Amino acid sequence: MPEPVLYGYWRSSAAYRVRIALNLKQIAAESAFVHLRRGDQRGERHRALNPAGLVPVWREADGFTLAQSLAIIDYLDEIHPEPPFLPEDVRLRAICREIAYAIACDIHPLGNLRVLEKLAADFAADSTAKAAWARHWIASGFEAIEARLAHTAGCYAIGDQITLADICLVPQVANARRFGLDLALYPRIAAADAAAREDLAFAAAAPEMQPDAE
Ligand SMILES: N[C@@H](CCC(=O)N[C@@H](CS)C(=O)NCC(=O)O)C(=O)O
Repeated sequence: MPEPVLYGYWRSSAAYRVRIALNLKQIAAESAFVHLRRGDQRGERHRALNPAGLVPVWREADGFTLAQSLAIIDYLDEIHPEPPFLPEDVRLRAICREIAYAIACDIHPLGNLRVLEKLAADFAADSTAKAAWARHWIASGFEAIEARLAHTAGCYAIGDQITLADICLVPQVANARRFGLDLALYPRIAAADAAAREDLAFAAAAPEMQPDAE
């Protein structure tokens, strides 16, 4: 049976989440790179896989495809339950999802390539303005997450277990760094990020470790 394929891009933080999840579960998958800067995600070939024109996309040998990083990660967690991505305690599970959704639904979309491209095309935003925009929205989201971590963090975002919250946090912190956000303002986020990146599953998933990194 051929391996499943993860369609992604080295700097896509949503694909980075799935790479971490695959490494944590030790699931073998092929990587297919969709060149986002060249606009390959909007081409007919990629839209046949994901009409939304985004990465990541997960495809299995029988043709089953799935988009949305959190849907892919939930699916992987269900078909390979070990190690679990959610804490055992029901309230902590809910908070874990809260942090993941805050990143995936509220922060990440506003700094996405197509949004920044639209700001440039319609409002003449240059690279300085686009970075300031991205920093603004990441800072606003990180303030809330930092406050949340005051009650939940141990070694990682929630206690001493790597969870879905870390899987989402680390790629978003990478984006924050890329846009020049001062992480010293978010000491708990910075500490959870540093701890998770020590783990090999996170290290191997890092953008700069991907073969398509420029
Ligand atoms: N909510 C989606 C977001 C997917 C997404 O925005 N992917 C970005 C890369 S991180 C993308 O494909 N951008 C291409 C573009 O903006 O044209 C997920 O979690 O999978």
